[in-house]
Amino acid sequence: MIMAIFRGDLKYSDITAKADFLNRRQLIAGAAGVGIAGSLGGAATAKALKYKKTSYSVDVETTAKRDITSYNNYYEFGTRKDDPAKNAHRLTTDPWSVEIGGLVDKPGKYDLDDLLSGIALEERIYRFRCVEAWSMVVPWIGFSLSEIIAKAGAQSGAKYVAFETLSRPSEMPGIGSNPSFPWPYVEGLRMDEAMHPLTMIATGLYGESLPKQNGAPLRLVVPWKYGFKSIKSIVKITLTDKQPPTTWNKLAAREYGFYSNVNPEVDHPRWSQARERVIGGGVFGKRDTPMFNGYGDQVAGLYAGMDLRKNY
Ligand SMILES: Nc1nc2c(c(=O)[nH]1)N[C@H]1C(S)=C(S)[C@@H](COP(=O)(O)O)O[C@H]1N2
Ligand SMILES: [Mo]
Repeated sequence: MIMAIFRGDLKYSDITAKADFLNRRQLIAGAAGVGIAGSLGGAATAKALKYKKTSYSVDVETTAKRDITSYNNYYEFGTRKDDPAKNAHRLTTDPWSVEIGGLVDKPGKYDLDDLLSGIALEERIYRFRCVEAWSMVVPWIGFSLSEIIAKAGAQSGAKYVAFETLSRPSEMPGIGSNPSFPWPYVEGLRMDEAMHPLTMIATGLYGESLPKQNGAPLRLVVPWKYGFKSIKSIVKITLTDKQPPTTWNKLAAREYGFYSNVNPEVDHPRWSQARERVIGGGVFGKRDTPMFNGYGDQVAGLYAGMDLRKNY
């Protein structure tokens, strides 16, 4: 699999553009830094959001906005880490609608504004751990996925939730340049994972609407799972009684399972998952990866009695 090769092939130069970590903390502290970060994050279209803080946040320093918005995985815009920030400005995110269907009482194509109406936005500072063994800490703005599932009305037979990303080759150059990739990008969760309050839909970060390279206008965030579960630019949500296919599992089933919970004890077949490179953390910025990415107290119960080696 070509994509599987990209994943193992990380050079140090991919980690932080031009050794920015040396002065990043000064940069974000000063007004000049905000300007620089803003211009990289697509500030021209960013809207300030109204939100409350929540108790779900971890109390750790957040990764610089510059890193969060310039070191991305979003293959619809290319496979290099800097491709999404270069190319995603092409994406039309307004108007946007999400088709919600399957085992729901109120299926239909929901206009984004209708879908979000009445839902209060919260800031949640979450750890984010990519399967490639790097991590960030992101101040997302959003809400629990369960709130929109409640709007559509889950039926009792629903056991899984399937998600689909927009596939629009005219605005997503990575689709044309990777025709063998199984577009559209799809993901899935078990129903109890989807309903867990930590599982969120993000519509923003750092107090502003979501930059396009991070999955505007709405993306999933599941903080105890590897980053690829956090599917971007969602256009379809389907409740189903069968475990849905997921993109990375289709590409390399042995390497990427359906669950993909962060687990330092189960190595990727081609690299260890025991430690992680902290993006922006510099040469010494490595840390041990905690079980469930540090969210074990809240989520371990979802997997009680399951063999986490088999259900990787
Ligand atoms: N549609 C889509 N969603 C996606 C991806 C992608 O390529 N396409 N990449 C995933 C991976 S591997 C990661 S680590 C995260 C990266 O999110 P970020 O760029 O906001 O850090 O998005 C995930 N969601
Ligand atoms: Mo990832």
